[in-house]
Amino acid sequence: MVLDDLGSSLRGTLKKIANAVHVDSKLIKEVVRDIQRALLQADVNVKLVLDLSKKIEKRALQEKPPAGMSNREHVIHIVYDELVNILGGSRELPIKKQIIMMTGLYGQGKTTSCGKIATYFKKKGLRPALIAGDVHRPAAYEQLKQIAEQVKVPFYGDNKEKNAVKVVKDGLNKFKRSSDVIIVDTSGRHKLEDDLIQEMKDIFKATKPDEKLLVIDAAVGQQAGSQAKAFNDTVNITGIVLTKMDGTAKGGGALSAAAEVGAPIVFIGTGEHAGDFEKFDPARFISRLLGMGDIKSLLEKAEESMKGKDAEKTARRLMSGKFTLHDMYDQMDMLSGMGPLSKVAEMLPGGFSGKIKDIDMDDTQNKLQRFRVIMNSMTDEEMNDPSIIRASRVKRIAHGAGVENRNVKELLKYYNMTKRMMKGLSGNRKMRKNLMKQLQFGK
Ligand SMILES: Nc1nc2c(ncn2[C@@H]2O[C@H](COP(=O)(O)OP(=O)(O)O)[C@@H](O)[C@H]2O)c(=O)[nH]1
Ligand SMILES: [Mg+2]
Repeated sequence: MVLDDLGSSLRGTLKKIANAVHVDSKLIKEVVRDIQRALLQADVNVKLVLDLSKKIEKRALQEKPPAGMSNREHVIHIVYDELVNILGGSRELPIKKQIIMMTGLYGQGKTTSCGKIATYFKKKGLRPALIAGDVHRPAAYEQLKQIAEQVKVPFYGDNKEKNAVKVVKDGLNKFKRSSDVIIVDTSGRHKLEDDLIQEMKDIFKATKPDEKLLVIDAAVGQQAGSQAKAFNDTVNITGIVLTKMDGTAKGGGALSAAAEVGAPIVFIGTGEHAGDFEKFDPARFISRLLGMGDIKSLLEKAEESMKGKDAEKTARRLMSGKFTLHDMYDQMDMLSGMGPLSKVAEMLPGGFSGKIKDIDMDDTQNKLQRFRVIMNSMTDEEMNDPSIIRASRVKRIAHGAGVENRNVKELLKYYNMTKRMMKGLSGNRKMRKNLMKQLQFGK
């Protein structure tokens, strides 16, 4: 697994969320700090880290989880989303007949990646072939030839010829009919210099490659961004291959910096052998890094044990008599899920239970849904103190929620009745004890 350290810190952080009793702003701030630390250690650019953490914090504090998602899951998804975002878009090389040309500085992993890409396409059922376009280093010819033998694909090279364009042209002629994916290796330089640029341009002209892949050693960290940019500006690369992801803690820097350039990362190299190679897909990469599978089952467990606690809290708060529409909104799922109100109603002296029947408990589910919509049209002030909601406000709220005035009044009636019932209960110790027992929280 690449980026082990980053992965394990991030997984630790997500577990913190999954196991938290409350997902509150304190936890979110702590989580964001953890993520910042982990990303900086993986060499991700400071500005990018700050932007990302601001986004995570803002979304986690402001967005309400979509229906059916808990707060914990929601925050974890936000973290996942934003991490995927910094890795840029994804692109997959098409599985078809094509010419691929490798570019990049010296020692980045071009020749090794030729063999890996050949293996990748071979597995997809296509017939790859390799051409040794690096005519400057004598060893380069031998190296590619050996790789071709290892991965069992045809090879063309001419170790006497010093003209790269001629070698490449001859190779293309040779493989024109017999191969589907022709991969052209080229030589690198220590820097992107004029003679390298000229040679690349000459080979492009002669080859007309479908893909121009840039190979970068991930150990350069954030420098991957400036390398990618320089190459992209001169030769318009179609994809980036980040190699040696296995041997560096700076992979996070290389990945995010390369992604920022806008040329998609298509593969990552994770070792010296032909099989140590992966198609790069940001979403898949992040979900594996975060161990989303594990997190998911952890969340499920946490949800189960949490249900009891939340329900108890709701019941206690309801009985304290001090609950606002905000509380009611927050607890809607709870109310509709386990229906403590109907249980409460059963215990109430005749007068109350009669009244609560007016509200028609059978239809609670639908009503709660409508109540939620209505509450979304209320101001914070109204949510905190519903007693200020008079006729004109009722009209405005109903209009905003697309319901009738009577629906708003019904919500207020439901709220007031609940509140009054709870007040009554809170003054009666015996009844309170009884209720808790009935709700199965003991005490
Ligand atoms: N660990 C590791 N080593 C790699 C990877 N890709 C290439 N290498 C090694 O990096 C060195 C340079 O690779 P090479 O393909 O010759 O680079 P080129 O000069 O760009 O063609 C070689 O020793 C390769 O075995 C990788 O993904 N992981
Ligand atoms: Mg080479």
